[in-house]
Amino acid sequence: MSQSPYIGSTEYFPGIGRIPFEGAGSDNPLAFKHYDADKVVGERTMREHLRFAACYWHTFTNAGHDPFGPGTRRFPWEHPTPMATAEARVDAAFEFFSKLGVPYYCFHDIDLAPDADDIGEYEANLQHMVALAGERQQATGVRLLWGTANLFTHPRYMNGAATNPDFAVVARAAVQVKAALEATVALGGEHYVFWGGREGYASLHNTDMKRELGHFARFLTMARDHGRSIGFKGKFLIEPKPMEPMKHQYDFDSATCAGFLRAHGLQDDFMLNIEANHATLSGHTFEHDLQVASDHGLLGSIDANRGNAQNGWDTDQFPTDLYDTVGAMLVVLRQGGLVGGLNFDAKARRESTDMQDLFEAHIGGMDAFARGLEVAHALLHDSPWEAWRAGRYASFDAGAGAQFAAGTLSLDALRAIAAGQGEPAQRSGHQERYENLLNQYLLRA
Ligand code: XLS
Ligand code: CA
Ligand code: CA
Repeated sequence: MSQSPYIGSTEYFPGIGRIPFEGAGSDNPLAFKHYDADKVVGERTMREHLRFAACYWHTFTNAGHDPFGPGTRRFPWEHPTPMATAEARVDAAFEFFSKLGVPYYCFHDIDLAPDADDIGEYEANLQHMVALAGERQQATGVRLLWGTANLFTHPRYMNGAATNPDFAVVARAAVQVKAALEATVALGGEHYVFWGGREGYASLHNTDMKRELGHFARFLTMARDHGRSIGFKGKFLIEPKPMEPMKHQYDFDSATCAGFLRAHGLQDDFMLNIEANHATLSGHTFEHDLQVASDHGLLGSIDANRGNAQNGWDTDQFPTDLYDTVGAMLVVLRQGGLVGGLNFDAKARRESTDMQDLFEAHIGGMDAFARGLEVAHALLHDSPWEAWRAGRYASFDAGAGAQFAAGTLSLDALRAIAAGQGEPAQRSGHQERYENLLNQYLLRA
């Protein structure tokens, strides 16, 4: 990556340079304590393992508004017209990515370019901004992890986009998906995300769920076919979320999405983008939904954030919980890495109004995942963790247990084995032993 800290004519984050790695002894809020991009962990560098991305929406377009009040941050890239703001914003964003040292970024079509009801104007706006983003990618070496279309903000999508009961809206949604896919391809984006924000229902009384899901699969298939026809080689990533904004969303969780993709023959082109806060909203842990996706061969990418233990909202906080990051990296390392990356779909708090807070938020998230990576790697390779876990299943490794697993025993045969062996011996699950081992490795320097 180029060392040039920023490339536009205006510096939007003055006084902040390239964020250095200073190690765990540093108290400098603008330095990494654990993320040392070139440090090798196992076979790869931290940069290669973690594949960090910053997102356009929370960091550069969302000034901190919530349902009770407007934004609080004063962005220095705001201008009187939407296009002038978009042009300044792309400079600010690439200055930020370069100074932070993230190799990737992600965007929605209308984060990057101003939206417009007129289709020609919308497409021209996006093409104009794609050209500028392409220049900045060239100048900085920062790449696009994934692009997506925002099919949830405009009021036309209030009853859904691809699952809208009105065909006119479904067709209008295709305009944005086509344009966002083409933008992703033009920028060399590695993947393309579908988050089904309003693909769900507010009431079953007025909803034909089966029909809507059929339309959804049809729409995704058309997007896949168009993507492949224009040379898109990456994965299409579905992002599960159980609710919010809708009462119920069709992409509820990993298990639901895996069933849906298989039912419609989409499992070879589509994988999942798992967001921590969405997993917890669906009543699971982050690690659970990652593991389910991984077990289906569908864990493609991660939206790295966290929720709040005291409420059920999608708070999109930056990830700082080391238990979460160790758990996530155990799943990622066991499956041999991600084709996608770790995108910070996370927002600095509304009360965090300094531009420096945007850096500190990302630094904390990157350090939390770097430490999670180191601890998970050590647990898998230096500790007895995997041997303990495998040992619980040792009775299936040989003899009748192995025959059962291979499907060569009948229920009659199982009965005969049970009759001959007496009451099974009690075997402890030793949960506390694993918890203690995890803490031991977390605290190890
Ligand atoms: C919202 C989603 C969204 C997707 C991209 O809850 O997380 O930001 O990641 O559309
Ligand atoms: Ca997300
Ligand atoms: Ca979220």
